Amino acid sequence: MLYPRESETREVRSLDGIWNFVRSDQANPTQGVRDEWYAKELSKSRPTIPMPVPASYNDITTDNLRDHVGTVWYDRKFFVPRSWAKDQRIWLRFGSVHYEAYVWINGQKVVKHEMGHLPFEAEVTDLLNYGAENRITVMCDNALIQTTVPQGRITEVPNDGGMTIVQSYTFDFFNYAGIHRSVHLYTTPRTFIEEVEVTTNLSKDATVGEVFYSVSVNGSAANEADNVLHVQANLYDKEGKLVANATSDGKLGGKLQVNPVKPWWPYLMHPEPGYLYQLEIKLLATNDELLDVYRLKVGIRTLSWNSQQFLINGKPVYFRGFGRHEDADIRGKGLDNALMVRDFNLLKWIGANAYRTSHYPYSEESMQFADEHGIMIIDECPSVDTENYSQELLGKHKSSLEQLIHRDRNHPSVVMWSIANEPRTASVSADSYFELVANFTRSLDKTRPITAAIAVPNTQDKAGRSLDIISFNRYNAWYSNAGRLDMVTQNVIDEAIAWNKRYNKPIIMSEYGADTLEGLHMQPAYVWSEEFQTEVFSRHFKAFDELRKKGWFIGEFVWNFADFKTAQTYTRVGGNKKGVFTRARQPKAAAHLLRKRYFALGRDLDQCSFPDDLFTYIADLIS
Ligand code: BDP
Repeated sequence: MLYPRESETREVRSLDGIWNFVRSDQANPTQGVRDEWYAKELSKSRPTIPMPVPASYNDITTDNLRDHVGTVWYDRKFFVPRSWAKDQRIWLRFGSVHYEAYVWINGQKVVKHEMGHLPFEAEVTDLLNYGAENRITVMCDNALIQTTVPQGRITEVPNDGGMTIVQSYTFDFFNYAGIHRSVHLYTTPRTFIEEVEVTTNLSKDATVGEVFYSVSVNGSAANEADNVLHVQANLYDKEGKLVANATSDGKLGGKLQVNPVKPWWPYLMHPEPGYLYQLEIKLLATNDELLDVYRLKVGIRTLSWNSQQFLINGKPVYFRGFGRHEDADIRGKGLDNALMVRDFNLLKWIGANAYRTSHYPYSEESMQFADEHGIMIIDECPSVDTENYSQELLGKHKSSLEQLIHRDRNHPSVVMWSIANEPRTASVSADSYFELVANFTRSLDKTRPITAAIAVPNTQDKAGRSLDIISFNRYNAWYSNAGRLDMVTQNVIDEAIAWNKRYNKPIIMSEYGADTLEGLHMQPAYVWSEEFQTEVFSRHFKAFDELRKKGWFIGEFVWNFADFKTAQTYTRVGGNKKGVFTRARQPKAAAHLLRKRYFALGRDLDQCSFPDDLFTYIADLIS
């Protein structure tokens, strides 16, 4: 699914802003559908409150909306210009609604979509009033059950007022809900470019680049026998200079050759990381009439992997990064450009070259940003703590990957697919389940390796054989042997070796860390203090350096980039505090240590230079 972009043949209009909002009675979640609240303005059925879009609704009000379970409703009015009525098609697109969305335009049902964090769209050409006001209504249901992705449980339990509905889940982040990303209306011509798929290649000496593109078209002109649609593809460099072009005769695809090429490199692996070309796709009719134009950024790079290494442009990669969350005060999981840009500034400040989109797909805007900044992404689908395997769950899990791959396959920053986080892979049914999920993923994209972040003991795991790269999560000195800094290094080394021995595949430590309350200091180090987090990291670094010598250990990912909100439990003080940065995106003490390590690795492995302020002057006795 293409990101909505303006061009000489397309217009994009945002529907972001303040919408009207109603919560249903928890005990009566389908009442709004039965009573047809979508048939007129919401305010005619119920008192509404203002609600920002995009944002999670949970932390906006001062009452208990935070813990609401079930359906909520949004609506707003918007104007459609008269000019849009002429010879074009109009699409309504949501970047993400969590978890299940039902959408009506002017009282007519448009689309239903299940699964948060992924875009969906529908054509609304025939439902709009042109040169007039329109109304959009959205019902959103946040309930998670055993066959949703991710899974949860709904139970009815007694409370002081009688009975109440409780949502529980095992994953460790707050189940924020609502219209999380932008809502767009956009126009396309009657016959238009519906999909573009791009893959790239480099010559052995990395001087010549190839861009393979294939286009699919939607619209009546595509079906007319005497109309041979063709595509003209132009590739421009960063300065806007045309470096390659091709016209396909009848075939809607082809190859562009760039000589000399500037490959896409990760941050700190090259002086000019994240180099992007612009690919311009023009759809033409037989008589060369221009039907549609779509432009997207393209990074030219190769990926390869074997039982020891992961390589980009033929060079081995050592990942140094984070598990993250889309999470912030007030807005929850709502898209926020200020936060996104701040986060990338921090990633670059600390010298990270990668992150995993734990535990669901992140915004399309952040994927574009990662392309531009050369940050590699392990792209994770929303399956977390996967268990109670069923056919229905398998279908939705596969669908989440299909939607993710269609959304993200053209991003050079995406270097790996993660098919689950901490699935319960010790059970017998995990064996065939993950084989099916991994094979399905491979059938959609053979150009990227597949991983999953596993936490069961390696002796019990049944999923690793289906993966290309093994990632493992482990909390030495925290969940096991809490406080025992002397029980980290050897355990990490032993476990990584055991995973590699068992599967003969490259190994990543995808999570390690310790909860840390900003401002809590204790010497000697004590759990939850800043000193403790720093020490835990340092003990892991020692293990990683031992492991790096073995040749198959390819990356270290701290858990977590920043503090984040979770469900309420006695193990969480205001949320999960394993962040290297606070929730307000300020560094804890360990951030400075991690920065020194990531840049030291960058200099040693990729010959990057140190930032001037990496080491503070102490005395000329110490160098
Ligand atoms: C891991 C999970 C992650 C949690 C983390 C923790 O993958 O989502 O937040 O533990 O407990 O098991 O901090």
